Amino acid sequence: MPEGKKTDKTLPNPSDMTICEATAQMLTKARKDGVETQFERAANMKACPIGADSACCKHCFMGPCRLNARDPYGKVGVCGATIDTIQARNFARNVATGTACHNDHGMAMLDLFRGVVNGKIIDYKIKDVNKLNETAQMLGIEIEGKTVQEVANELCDELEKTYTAVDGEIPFVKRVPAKTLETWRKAGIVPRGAMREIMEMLSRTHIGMDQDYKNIMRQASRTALVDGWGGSMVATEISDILYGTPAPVAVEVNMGVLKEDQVNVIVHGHEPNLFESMLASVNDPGLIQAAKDAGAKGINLVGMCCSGAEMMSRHGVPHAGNFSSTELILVTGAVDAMAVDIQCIQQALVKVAECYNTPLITTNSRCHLEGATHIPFHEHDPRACTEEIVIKAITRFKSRSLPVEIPKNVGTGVHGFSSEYINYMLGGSFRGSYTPLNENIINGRIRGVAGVVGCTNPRTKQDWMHVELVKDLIKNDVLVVQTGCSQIALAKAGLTSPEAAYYAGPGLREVCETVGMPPVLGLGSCVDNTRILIACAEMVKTGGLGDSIADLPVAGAAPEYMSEKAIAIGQYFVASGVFTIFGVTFPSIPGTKFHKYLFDEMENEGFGKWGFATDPHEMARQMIAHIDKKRKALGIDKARERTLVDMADRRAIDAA
Ligand code: NFS
Repeated sequence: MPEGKKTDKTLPNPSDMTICEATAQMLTKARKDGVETQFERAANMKACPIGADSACCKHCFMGPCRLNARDPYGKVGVCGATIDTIQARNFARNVATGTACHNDHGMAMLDLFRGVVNGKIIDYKIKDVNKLNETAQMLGIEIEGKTVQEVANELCDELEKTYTAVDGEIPFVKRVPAKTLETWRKAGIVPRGAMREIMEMLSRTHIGMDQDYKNIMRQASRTALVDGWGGSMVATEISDILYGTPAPVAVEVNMGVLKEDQVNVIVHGHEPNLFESMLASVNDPGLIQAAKDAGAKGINLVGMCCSGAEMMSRHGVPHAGNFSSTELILVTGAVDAMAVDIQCIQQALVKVAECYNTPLITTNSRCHLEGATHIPFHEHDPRACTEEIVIKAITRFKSRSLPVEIPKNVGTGVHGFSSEYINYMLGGSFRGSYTPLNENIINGRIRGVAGVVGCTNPRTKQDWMHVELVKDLIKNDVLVVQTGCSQIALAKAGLTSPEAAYYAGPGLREVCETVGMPPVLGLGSCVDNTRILIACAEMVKTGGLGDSIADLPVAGAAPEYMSEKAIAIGQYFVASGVFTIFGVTFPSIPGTKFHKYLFDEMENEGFGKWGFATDPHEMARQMIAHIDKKRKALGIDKARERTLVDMADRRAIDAA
């Protein structure tokens, strides 16, 4: 048995910490094995109340200063910073960090793309020429008479401005509906390159700089917009061009995808490059033979978190679980290697992996973990890294000594709904368009669209908020689109299959059954939230639902978020015009001017607004109320009443 901490009898039951049965089973085993995870650490470490309220400032060394949430205007920091300045600074820095992460990922994708285009990187190819051409044309690049390489080169140059433009506007603002863009221009928040915006954001939150919470938040919006319509969008578009635009595919999800008699390799992280090469390595006949020689039936490649979500969408690779399950999957004893790249890689993985003799391998120069094995991944020779990892996994399989316990839970769902596919799915190959979606919203069968996204957080019961919220939404005819760890929660709960239409309200169910789609559409990883932005822009362009994103009957939620990336995503949705509601905790004090600005006043300036709820049913209620408010403003609220009467009539006729 692995050595570890003693079981703490005061800890809550595993079934109170997660609704994922597989994770609960492994949590019980971990405690038996004396292995500690984020769930125990969260239970044992009370969150700092002053920090949770965002009432402390440690951006200079006259402090740190602590203000009081119960009397927020009772005192100020040593420099005189008010509670509103402090909260705005903290929030803006969250946005800057989250935006930096997504742009760092997007820029790495652009570096890779350039290497492929100029022939210096040969392991990857341009797979989706259509997407290349469409993206180039949308950005105003002429494609007639040009080779694929010429178009790709020009696209590289254009997309690079997303990061480097010192003035002007980033390329993808061409996708933004005119009225939304007008709102941004009026507020002076159309983003320049990410480097400039993040630099200015950090500068403005230094001691003695911007001390007007509204002005700080303007730059926070500008910074967030260069995430959603910038770096994240570049990451998604280049991934599609290089690896293919996703289309629906049936995928198995949950820990039961591990196989006791195979070499199990997990890839966890965010950039698809490592995973794509790993996919090639596990299919290498020589390595498969080596696995067989070691007594295994084969090599089983499985994903986790966001790169897992991308790979399930593109290639149908099974997915083992979301963020809060990344330690617990190792507790199965069945993982022969876990390869990680960047983002959401908990340092605690090192210790858990050690307990189960699982090689934990970092691969990226930007994300080492002390105590893990580092095998550098270079795009110029990617297979050298992935093959070494597979060999390590085979070696570990051969010497498995601890008992293996794999939970049996497996859910099957359909994933891979890119915005392009939604277009095609609803309109068919000859008249692909968003018109049927808009029509069904206008006639009320679909009440509105909700994006439910984001992390899991051990301070709330894993997956529970996601699942309960989505169930309420679809029951009320709200079509749900998803990404990231939230999508995995719903997939595990069985709500991403077309049969889940059974749980939808009558209008949404009718649409789902006609099209053959689930009421919950999985769009991929967190950078793929940009697919939701694009879908919103398409809905506006198609017509009948107002002139700006702020007019649409849509809402967004991250009910179990934990990362700064989620804050950046939330802010770019709000700045784009979407009511966005978070759960768990919110870094502001109700009643302060800063809080009022985020939760009420931003909406009056033509943006969306923030919301907060810890109960999923209350969260759904607020989202539906917002959708209904927008329907009313559009004058389509009556249509829905008629549709529902129609359905009731139909049921009455059926029953007769
Ligand atoms: Ni998003 Fe992906 Fe998951 Fe949260 Fe982390 S994996 S980028 S941050 S935890 S959804």
